[in-house]
Amino acid sequence: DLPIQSIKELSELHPKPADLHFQYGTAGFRTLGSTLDSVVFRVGLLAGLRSKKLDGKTIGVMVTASHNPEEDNGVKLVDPRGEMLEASWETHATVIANAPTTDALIDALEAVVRNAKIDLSKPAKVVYARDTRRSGPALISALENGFKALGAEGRNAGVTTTPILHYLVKAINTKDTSESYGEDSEEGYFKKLSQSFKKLTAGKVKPEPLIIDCANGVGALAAAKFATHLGETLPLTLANTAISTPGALNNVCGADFVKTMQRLPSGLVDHLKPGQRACSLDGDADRLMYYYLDERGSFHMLDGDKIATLVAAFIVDLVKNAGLDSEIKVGVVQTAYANGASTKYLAERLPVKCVSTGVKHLHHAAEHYDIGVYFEANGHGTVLFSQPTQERFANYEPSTPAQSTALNHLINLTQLINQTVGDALSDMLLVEVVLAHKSYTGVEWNSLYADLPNRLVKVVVSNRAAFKTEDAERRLVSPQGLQAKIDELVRKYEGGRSFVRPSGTEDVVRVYAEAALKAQSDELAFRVAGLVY
Ligand code: 16G
Ligand code: ZN
Repeated sequence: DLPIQSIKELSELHPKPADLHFQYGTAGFRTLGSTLDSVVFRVGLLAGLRSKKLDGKTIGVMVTASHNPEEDNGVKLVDPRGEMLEASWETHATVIANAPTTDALIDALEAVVRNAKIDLSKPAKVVYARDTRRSGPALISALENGFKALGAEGRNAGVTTTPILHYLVKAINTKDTSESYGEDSEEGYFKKLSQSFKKLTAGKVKPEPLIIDCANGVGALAAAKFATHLGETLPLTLANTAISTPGALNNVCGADFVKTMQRLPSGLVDHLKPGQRACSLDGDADRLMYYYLDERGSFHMLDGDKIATLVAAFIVDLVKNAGLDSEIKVGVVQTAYANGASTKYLAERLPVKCVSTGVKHLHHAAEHYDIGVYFEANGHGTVLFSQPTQERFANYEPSTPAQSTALNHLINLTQLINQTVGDALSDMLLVEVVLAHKSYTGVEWNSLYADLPNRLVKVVVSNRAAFKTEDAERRLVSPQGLQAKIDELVRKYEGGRSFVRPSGTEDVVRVYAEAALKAQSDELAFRVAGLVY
């Protein structure tokens, strides 16, 4: 049975605010940090139940609100293989978070135990971490009370990035197995990635220093550790590392700022030399944006689509050079936000699939390829190597030295890339590997294709639930008749493309438009927004 007495006692310390409704969305629970106490306590309970359900495997809990403003916070669960929580449990999470009283909470927990057929005699293990937000420590205490109430065993991974927490979950659950993901410590993560980076860049020209905008968040800590591990192999200059300055997190800096504003983050303005590579992390270091200034000081952004094309083309070449192209298929997954020019470039070279926004959709679609590359335009993404593919690499016998070299690079890539989730720092090392192999600067990378001009606007509507989409969010099925009007408008613009979807994280509807000319893409976006409003 559930330890009802201890749940009751501790739940009384974390009452649910009566007037608030919480929703486990694409990024877990995310809202003002000061309102999350009861939610995080209950997530502690739920994480314990999830672990019991999965036979005592270790579940991850991350307390972060990523690129959101500093006052926000959030919490999400990580499944044993380091992946996002299974969708059916998102519903359990929402129900449990909204139970109005302690008694209602107990009823809701008992319902989950019954519905999910949980054997309560199993052990419960959880590993957890938080970002640098000031609301973090109190929320971690609430989380620990949740573990205590259920008798779950918790391992505190401290202040670290979201992707490191995902790494730890997978490393813990694969420890001492043939699929071991690495040492189950932060140190193990840094060693694994740095060593494979060094192997992949051995003999290459030493790169110019790379500037990292750490968004004044937890990425600053991880980037500093990489700087130590990598030393001369990759000189790193860290900017925006003020993790304890109130109000600094994600403020006029970070990957989301750069992507939305399409300009340099503060802290870099006077430091970036023409042509020098720089990149931005977001507040929990799972998104990455690259950019550079040209000789005239103009800003050029290399976003998730640019990263996907660079990386996918590199991997396709390696597979071919290894002599494995007849048996190992590489594919790419994007969302409707991918720039049309990137989709065109990719589709000429390999299979490309479009799915709905949100990491879980991309991740699952990428699992269907032998090697699946997925990136959202916003800079979140990774590469997945299927288990059979990794086994094939291990037992394949190359017939030439060139094949052998390509095979070794592929094997080292499987170690360099954090395959559990998008990881800004792992992705950054991946980009640096490709640039080193190709002898590319940002300019050459950027010239692989030219982005189509585009515009994203948000529209506040009275009821965003009225907007329903199909075809990977590229078309509206309701409100009735609206899609036909959008189609009619789009036809008037050369190279025009536009779609409307309800946001999963904000109470708005987003409108995206693309066209051959900048003024046209702006005009199309605003005219479509006019239809929505
Ligand atoms: C969340 C998603 C991200 C997506 C974004 C879209 C995860 C972990 N994160 O941040 O992938 O791009 O939402 O936001 O899935 P929107 O629905 O407000 O446009
Ligand atoms: Zn993030």
